[in-house]
Amino acid sequence: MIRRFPEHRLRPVTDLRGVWDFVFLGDAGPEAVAPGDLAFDDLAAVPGSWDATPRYAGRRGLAAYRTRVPVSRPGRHRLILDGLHHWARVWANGQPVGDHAGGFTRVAFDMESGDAAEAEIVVLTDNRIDYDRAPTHLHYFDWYHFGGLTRGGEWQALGDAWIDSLRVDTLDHEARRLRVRLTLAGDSGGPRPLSLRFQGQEILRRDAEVAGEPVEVVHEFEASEADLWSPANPALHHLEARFGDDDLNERVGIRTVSVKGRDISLNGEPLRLRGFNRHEGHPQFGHGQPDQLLITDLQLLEDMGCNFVRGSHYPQDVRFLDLCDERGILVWNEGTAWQQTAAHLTDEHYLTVAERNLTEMVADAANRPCVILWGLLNESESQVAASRSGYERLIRHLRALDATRPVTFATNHPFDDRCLDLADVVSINTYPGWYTGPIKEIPERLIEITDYLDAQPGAQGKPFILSEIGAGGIPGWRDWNQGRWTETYQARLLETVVGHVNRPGGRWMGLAIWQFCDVRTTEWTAKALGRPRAFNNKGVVDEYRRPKEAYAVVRKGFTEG
Ligand code: ADA
Repeated sequence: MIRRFPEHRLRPVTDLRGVWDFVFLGDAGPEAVAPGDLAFDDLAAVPGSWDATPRYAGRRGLAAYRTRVPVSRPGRHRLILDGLHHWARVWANGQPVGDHAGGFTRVAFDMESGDAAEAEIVVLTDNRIDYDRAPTHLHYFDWYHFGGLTRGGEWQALGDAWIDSLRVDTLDHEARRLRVRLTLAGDSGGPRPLSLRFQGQEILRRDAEVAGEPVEVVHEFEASEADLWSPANPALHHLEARFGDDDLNERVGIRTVSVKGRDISLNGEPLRLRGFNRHEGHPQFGHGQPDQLLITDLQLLEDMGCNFVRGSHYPQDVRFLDLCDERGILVWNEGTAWQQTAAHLTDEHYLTVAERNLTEMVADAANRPCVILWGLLNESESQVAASRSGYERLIRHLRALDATRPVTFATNHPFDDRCLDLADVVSINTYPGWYTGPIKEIPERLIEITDYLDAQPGAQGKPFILSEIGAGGIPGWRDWNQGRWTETYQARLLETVVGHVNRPGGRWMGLAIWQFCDVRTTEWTAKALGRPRAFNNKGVVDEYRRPKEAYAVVRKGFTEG
């Protein structure tokens, strides 16, 4: 299963995680590849990043994966591939079934299976940086673009009619009023029984039919006895939908998120968000994350007293979100982007792919109670007039996909941003004490920002999140000067930041420290030369999750502050 729990108990599902056949094709163009001609001469782990293994470390180019899947009943099938980096072409039994641009999301390819007892799946992935093919992955981004099929996949038998999607929203937390939206698809050839059960109790039974065009069924109900979901009590309830011989199961956390004045509230209670930016990268696994790594990360976040993660700078793995649902960690989930320019934000090609990435992110994460904020366009050119239409379009798109969560974007232009009025929450990335000025000026710099924003019509009175702030600390590096790059300097800087944000009456309702763990970064020279070890070293733990001095300092600030 890709998710933490079985989404399907009736629908036949094959988990595609495991070892696949593999061949590295290097510089070839995808048009030259015919799946039947490929000589698979190696093996690769799914999930995983082939270019994080020693044999292919740092290589860029085309790489093909192959596996065989059982066909238990002929007919419509769905192949779900999660985390295709960062361009992909897929074939089933030698027939093309689709291309996809962009990593970090789940992608569904629907197809007819054929009559044989097995189908052969070939997935071509391309980790080259190529704006024309994958415009959401560019050479200058401050993380390393690993390749591969990084989060796993599933093979599902759909039959002739199936539940295509299920969306559940809390309309009113006090009344425990929920709305379920189901999309039925396929051709049921007449009415079939449709039912919904909440915690085993039937809440809907009727007949439904579908004939080609998808059909939406909306049902509202009150789960008056059910506990609310919150970080202190992350209560999850089981919702089961059945249509004919198909089913879809979801976990439901009953909670609302609202913005009231300077606060983001959960179930009407103002939140104080304390946590980190978290990348999904590891020197040995690339963008692939073994379960134990996810557990380790959560243990450390919990140990430091965090209640918040900003998923920087792309949609987080659904398994991580599932764990956050269970542990009560609040998440800002964001669309893939890093310092996009006005040229990107006025380019139809970029905007189309960015919209699709947001659509996939919301489809994956909308039912997760842990996700309380949608983010997009990290540090893009929101200070440039020409960018505004791109911000408007993508934010409109996000709101149309989900109107139940506030929208934000992290800006590094606190004094000249032109788009803050478009956001529900104002989020600022700033690096006083690191890129500019000494540590002692940090409080003054942060107050300058909040005072300025509170005088701007587009920002004043809104919740403010300090969405990035931090310092580089080379693991193990200490000296008597305690200068930049020492663990000690980083610890002192973060102590000052946390102390400032925690002070009573402080204006920042949220803090996401940059960053949780060190991550490998771009090989682009202009950036890489400011990144010793080719890592972004601002983690409070290193890439193997070993603590730096700052770890204990943040822990003290978050647990005692
Ligand atoms: C930016 C950016 C981060 C990281 C950080 C840094 O704020 O959003 O991804 O690059 O700077 O380390 O400088």
